[in-house]
Amino acid sequence: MHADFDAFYASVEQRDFPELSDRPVAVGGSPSKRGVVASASYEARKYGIKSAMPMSTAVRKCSDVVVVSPRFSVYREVSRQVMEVFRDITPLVEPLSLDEAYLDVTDVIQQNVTPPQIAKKLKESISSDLGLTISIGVSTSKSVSKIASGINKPDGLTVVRPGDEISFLHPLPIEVVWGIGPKSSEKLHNLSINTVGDLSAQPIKVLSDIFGSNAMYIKNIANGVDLRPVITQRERKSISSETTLLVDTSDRGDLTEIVMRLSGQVADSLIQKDIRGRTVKLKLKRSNFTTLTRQKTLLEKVQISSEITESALELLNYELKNSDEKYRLIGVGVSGFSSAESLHDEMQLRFEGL
Ligand code: DCP
Ligand code: MG
Ligand code: MG
Repeated sequence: MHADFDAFYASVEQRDFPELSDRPVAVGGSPSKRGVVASASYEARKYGIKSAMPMSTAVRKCSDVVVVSPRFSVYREVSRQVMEVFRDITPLVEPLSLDEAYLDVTDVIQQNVTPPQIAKKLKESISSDLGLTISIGVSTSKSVSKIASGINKPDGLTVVRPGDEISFLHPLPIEVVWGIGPKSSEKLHNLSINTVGDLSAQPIKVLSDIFGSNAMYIKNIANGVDLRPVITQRERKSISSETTLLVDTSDRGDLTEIVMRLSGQVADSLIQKDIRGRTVKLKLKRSNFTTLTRQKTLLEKVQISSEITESALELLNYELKNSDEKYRLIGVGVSGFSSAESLHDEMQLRFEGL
């Protein structure tokens, strides 16, 4: 199953401030400070307001929109609560972000308890315990479940039975496939590849031109073939967040702001998963598409945003000092979680200290 809260930040605000329920709500930065929309309530979406849109555009689209500043600590707490509700069903929970997770319920299925019933009960628990709605997709694989959870939002429950994967996927627009962003979607439409079915019928050569080494992965997903297991947090090797810039830049101020934002997202994820890491990594892709990564291993494990930001900015400044390149992609990551690894590091440090 894949479960994802509906209009997460906005719904939490509507829940906690009932005067906002039924109103168009946009959670995010202030329109006068070039803020962007993080989450739009479904009432706001009717006016075309969406995540990642400048808040000034949102206000232009609907002058009645209620702009609310995010309360991250509240969202983190709600996230912690929902992951607990998930883990009451199965320990095999893989959080993808604060508001969504994969659940492997294979072992929970019994003769009288079917996956759709598990999903229905889960939706009811979340509604009664947390006062929020979540949409769930149920299928035999991660990608089909994720797509299914997204297509009947809000408050959706979409079940794709074994054997129905292809008939479910093929009529859908290519944009539902994770990994097909605006750029590749435009290229595909130019080739008259509009549906997942069209995608699945392409020779691998065509897909390689667009997706490079991910072509086979995309083709398999389009054919409903996805064998990836649900991975619980403890097995994870690193957590990172990256973004491709709309316009390549060498501006230190812009790059700093992006590194801070990405560090915050990585911190959210670490806090969410209740883990700390010792190594902070910065990834930069230059305009000429060469990629470099710089990393720094710390004495203490880090988790919160300011700690990650500090190291990531140090790496960024080091890079900027030695180059005046423009950059097209930036990523921040944290790794080095395992206690075995840290024990090893600690021994080494003590050894060096002697
Ligand atoms: N988020 C953000 N910036 C984005 C996208 C999302 O800050 N560009 C935050 C706010 C969202 C939360 O992450 O509430 C969850 O993201 P989702 O993509 O799941 O979006 P929503 O839950 O808001 O809406 P939906 O009902 O489409 O899931
Ligand atoms: Mg959501
Ligand atoms: Mg989500």
